[in-house]
Amino acid sequence: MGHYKSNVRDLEFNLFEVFNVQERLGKGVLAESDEDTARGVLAELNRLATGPLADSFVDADRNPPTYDPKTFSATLPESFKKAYHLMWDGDWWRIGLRDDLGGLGLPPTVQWSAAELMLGANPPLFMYMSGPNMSQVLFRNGNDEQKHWAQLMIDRGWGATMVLTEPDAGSDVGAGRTKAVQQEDGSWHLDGVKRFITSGEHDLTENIIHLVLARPEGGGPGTKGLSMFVVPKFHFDGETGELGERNGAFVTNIEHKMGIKASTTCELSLGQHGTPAKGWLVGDVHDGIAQMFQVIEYARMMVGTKAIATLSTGYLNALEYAKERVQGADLTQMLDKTAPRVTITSHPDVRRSLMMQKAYAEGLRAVYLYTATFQDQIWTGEGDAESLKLAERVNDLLLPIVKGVGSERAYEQLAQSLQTLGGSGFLQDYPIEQYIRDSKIDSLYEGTTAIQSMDFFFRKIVRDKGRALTHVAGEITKFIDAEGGNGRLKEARLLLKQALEDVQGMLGALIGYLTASQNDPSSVYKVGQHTVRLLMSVGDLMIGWLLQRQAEIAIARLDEGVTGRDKAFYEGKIAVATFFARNVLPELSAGRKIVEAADNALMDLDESAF
Ligand code: ST9
Ligand code: FAD
Repeated sequence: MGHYKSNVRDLEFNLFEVFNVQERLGKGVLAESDEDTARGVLAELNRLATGPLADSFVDADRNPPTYDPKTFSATLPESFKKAYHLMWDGDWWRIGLRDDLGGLGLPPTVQWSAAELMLGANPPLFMYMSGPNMSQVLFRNGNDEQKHWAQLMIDRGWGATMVLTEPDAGSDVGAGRTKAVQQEDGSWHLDGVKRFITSGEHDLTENIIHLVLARPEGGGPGTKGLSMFVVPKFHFDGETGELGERNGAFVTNIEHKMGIKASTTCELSLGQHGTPAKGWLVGDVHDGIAQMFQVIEYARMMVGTKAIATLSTGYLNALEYAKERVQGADLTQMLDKTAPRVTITSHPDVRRSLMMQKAYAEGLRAVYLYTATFQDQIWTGEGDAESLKLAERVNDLLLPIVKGVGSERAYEQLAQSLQTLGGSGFLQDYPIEQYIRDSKIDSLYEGTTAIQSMDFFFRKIVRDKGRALTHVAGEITKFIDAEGGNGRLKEARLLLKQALEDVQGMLGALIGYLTASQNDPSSVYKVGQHTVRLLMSVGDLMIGWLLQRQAEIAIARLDEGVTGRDKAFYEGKIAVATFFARNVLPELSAGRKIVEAADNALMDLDESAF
């Protein structure tokens, strides 16, 4: 058996019992798919993910890509290339594509469920396979010629990258110094050094298309002065895609990293080695940051889903181990030295930890799939303009939760998964130490957690005038006020109600500090100290709510008299919702008190006192 333990049962529960995705299938742009198609895709991908896709996960970590500075090239391990070609030849790169570009006609909820399986089994492989997806951004924003290039990217299976970061421009993308100078033939010469570029160099595809942010000569400061350029590794015939000369975009170093070692992280030198780095302005318009955010929004969802996928397999590996590991006596017999030894699942502390892992793994899965239901609506275009606009707003609001909360909780809970295995968890005989190394990056790239939290508060709540948040809070309130669940969720609902009030209290305090900053600018520091707390608290609120929605459905199924594995599955849903409500939601009251009592002592302190 490979390392990856999937949870297709829970994916299908979310899709077809909680969010009723099947009601959207068979119509409009989804006319070609139905519930069976969706289940079939997940079943086949599950077979691949738990089998050949997972096979190179360990090998590519222990034998990572090598770099040759003489040829500026990187070579990936054979085991990894084999898995990549298997997925490519199986047409799995089509899953996220629009129909007219050769997609499979499935909605984002199913696409992200499929992505979870691939990201859980082998995250770097999924990322290398993103060329066709990236081409959609070129297709959407490019001029007619560039739209054809987008098609060539798909037809010829080229790789792609997103190129923003520079040594002095990480979170602050607008500090980028790479410049672009227009040429007489309409192309541009790029000049600068980018760093940390994922998939910047490899030997999986014949060409790589870099989407690069650079500042045209004379361009203004900050992100708004950046434009997006298509910069190929090899020039190509614009009609046929046949490769020509090497362009002057050379990878000059590959980083040695803590995790996701199979994924190359590259220094990309543009125009620094005697050959100009030629690029073409996307869509002939200077609108780089907005265009790049189309890529970033997708990538943030992807990174959150990756983290959550890893947590899920970490938890299931820990659970399997705990069910077999015999150690110690039952606590009720701890004074009896002759008492029988039990499996560690008998120990209350192990149970507590496993249930917390389950809560975050399954709760966060529900959060990303709930988010994807709004993407479904955008994908199908159902509803009037107002409801579509709302779907966009809610999706925007939830992305920092999927990415920021997903990555932080996954890393935190994966440490608990490792702990469940005791000293064995520290060994490379088990996958969890690699999961921890591979998932740490998720809270860093695509915007660190601090950046996610500021995006969440300042842009997605304040600038949105709270419209998206009001919609989600309204949904939670409707659930709290409803009677479903046979009375069994009564206490959990009360705890949820309190959690909602606590989050509203935190938000009220933060908005108060922001308003006060109009007269006292330093008041905004009080906001800055607590945006991460707010983000994580809203994450817990959403998890608590969605777990209870799931429990309500589970109670109904149990009342219908399900048996066997289904019975255990649904009982688990009720248990985890109740556990989370009792053990996590009350912590939000303390969080609220902390936010309401915020001061600026931290900011007044001299740096030397740290
Ligand atoms: C990276 C890659 O880390 C890691 C993994 C790579 C994986 C491989 C690739 C896989 C991807 C495949 C792609 C397929 C694509 C498929 C597509 C499918 C169709 N939402 O607030 P302002 C815009 S890469 C939307 O003033 P500052 C907006 O236009 C590196 N737009 O910002 C706005 O104008 P306006 C990742 C947003 O103070 C403008 O920006 N690096 C949003 O100038 C200016 O906004 C990072 O993520 C948003 N949430 O700059 C950097 N926010 O206001 C993190 C802003 O008029 N840093 N815009 O609308 C930040 O995000 C900063 O907050 C900042 C600040 C740079 C935006
Ligand atoms: P910094 O921005 O220097 O941040 C350092 C610390 O300060 C962080 O804790 C951060 O939260 C905090 N901080 C910074 N600014 C603020 C602020 N205003 N308020 C509060 N806190 C703040 N980039 C690409 O363009 N393309 C890629 O494909 C890509 N892939 C990557 C792959 C890997 C493996 C890695 C490590 C990075 C990758 N990146 C890529 C870059 C990545 O997006 C950046 O590393 C990330 O945005 C953070 O920038 P930084 O590393 O410069 O950290």
